[in-house]
Amino acid sequence: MAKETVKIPDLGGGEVDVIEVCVKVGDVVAKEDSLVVLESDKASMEIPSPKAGKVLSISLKEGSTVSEGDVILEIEVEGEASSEATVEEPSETEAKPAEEAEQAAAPSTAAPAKSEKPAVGGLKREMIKVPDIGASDGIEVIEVCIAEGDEVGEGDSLIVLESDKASMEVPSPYSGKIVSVAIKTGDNAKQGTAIAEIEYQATVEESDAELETPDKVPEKAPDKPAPAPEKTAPAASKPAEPFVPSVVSHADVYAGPAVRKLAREFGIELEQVTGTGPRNRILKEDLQQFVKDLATGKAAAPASGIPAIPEVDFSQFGEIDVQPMTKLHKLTAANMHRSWVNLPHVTQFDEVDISDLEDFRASVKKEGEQRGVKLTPLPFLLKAAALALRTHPKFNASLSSDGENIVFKKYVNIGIAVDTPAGLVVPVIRDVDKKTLWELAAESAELAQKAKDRKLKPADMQGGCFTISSLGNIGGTGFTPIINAPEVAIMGVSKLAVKPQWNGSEFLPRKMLPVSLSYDHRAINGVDAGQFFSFMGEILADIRRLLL
Ligand code: CAO
Repeated sequence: MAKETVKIPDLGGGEVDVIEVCVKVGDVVAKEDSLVVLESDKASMEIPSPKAGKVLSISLKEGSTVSEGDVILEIEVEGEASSEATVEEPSETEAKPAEEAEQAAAPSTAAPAKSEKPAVGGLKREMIKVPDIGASDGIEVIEVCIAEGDEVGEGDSLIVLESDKASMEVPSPYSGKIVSVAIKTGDNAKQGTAIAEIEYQATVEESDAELETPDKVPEKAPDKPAPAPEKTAPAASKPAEPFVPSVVSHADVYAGPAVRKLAREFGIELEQVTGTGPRNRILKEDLQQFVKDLATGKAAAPASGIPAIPEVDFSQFGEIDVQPMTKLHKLTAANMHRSWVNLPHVTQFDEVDISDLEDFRASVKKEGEQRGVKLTPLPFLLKAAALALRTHPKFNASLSSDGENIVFKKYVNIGIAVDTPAGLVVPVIRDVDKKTLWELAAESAELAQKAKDRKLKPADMQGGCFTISSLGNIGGTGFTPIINAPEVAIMGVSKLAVKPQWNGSEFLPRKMLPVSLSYDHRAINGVDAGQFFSFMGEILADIRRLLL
């Protein structure tokens, strides 16, 4: 039986925190089993066991700070003679000594020593290759973090590799621009595999060296000395920090390789999972809980629990044209999504007989022309909705954000959804209940025009109690509008159609208006909605009721 001391390997300098001790005294570990998880500002890394054996003692604990050479633990290795000397044997995936790793990080570079001289050597191109990762069979590329044209900084991740036991990121040895990417997700990478060609600012030394060694002339010779960039001098003169295997550093996501592997198997984005380990590290239990929540529908409540839609390279299927979304479009998209995931929507549909309303509208058409106002069905809908909101206060309300109170509004302001070339906006008509149909017609036309001319002020779009979204002039037989939260209901209007209606003795052609009502089921019940809708329907069917 041999006793072996396992120490912290070369981590590229500096101290790191112990955030997890994965074993306890007496545990039997296999070779490559994780012993501890360390974490610096930028990365978390697991230190695997160099041998199979039994843990005899542990010399560090969670929360302590360690650096190269500190003892992790002692293990009893079966079938080996005892050695007095401390063993710090790198395993297949363990860290390399710093110098060796430095060379490995950029095998095709001369790896000159760090220079304080400014970089004035011009632009240089170089193919960055996978350094010695201690796996001769290669490791799968699970992520390519760069694309052609990207500007990267020294140390920025280029690719992420992942084996059964470890995931590791290969950093860029230089600050510069990615000229081309030579690797893709799913590839098997090993030492020397080309990752990407980078164009970076070379130093004087590198340029001089190239003059002395004509077989290393850069592919793109600079026409004239390029000005020294502000930050790249040290980057250009020296490869990145020593490459450290077993590194996992997905920005804010902290998780070990085993958890990452499991997440991939489940098709879960780790960004969606709440970590309960130290520094929000995602544990296996967190992943299990997340899957459980998904299965029971619990994880769908917060937006963060919704599985992300995978990124697709559409260009692989045919020609595409990528256009940036307008600010307004992005804002609308965010608002829609927020409302959709936060509010339990229920939508109900109805058809309202507005034949008499339409006759009346036709009868005052001339008068409208004289007034310079077009009386569409919208002002009637506004007026009917205002009366319905007055008589059904649950619809003229908002839930307080803490879910403790309902705020009933004593005013009746109604928003109208207006489609504009830049996106959807919802200007608000104030005190709808106090305005005449002519006033409402004039004001809605004015606001719609302002919206189209992008002349609305923020105040024009605030203070709404309820929204009407009319697609009536466009078409459709019905749709489910999304509530304009924190309002609790919205009405959708579709295209009027003449339909046969039974009056008790015969079918008559009637002008039927399809309407829909989406409501927040936390604030409104189906019965309330039914009553609200039939009240509105009665008014629209006989607009004399507006006077009652
Ligand atoms: N059925 C049939 N015809 C209708 C109708 C209906 N439900 N509603 C309106 N119309 C008619 C009008 O009477 C008018 O006809 P005439 O020109 O013959 O008089 C014509 O359609 C055009 O009306 P309009 O659009 O100018 O006026 P409006 O008052 O009906 O609507 C506004 C104003 C601003 C709401 C509308 O222009 C608009 O932007 N609608 C889109 C709203 C939207 O995008 N909603 C979707 C939100 S969710 O994505």
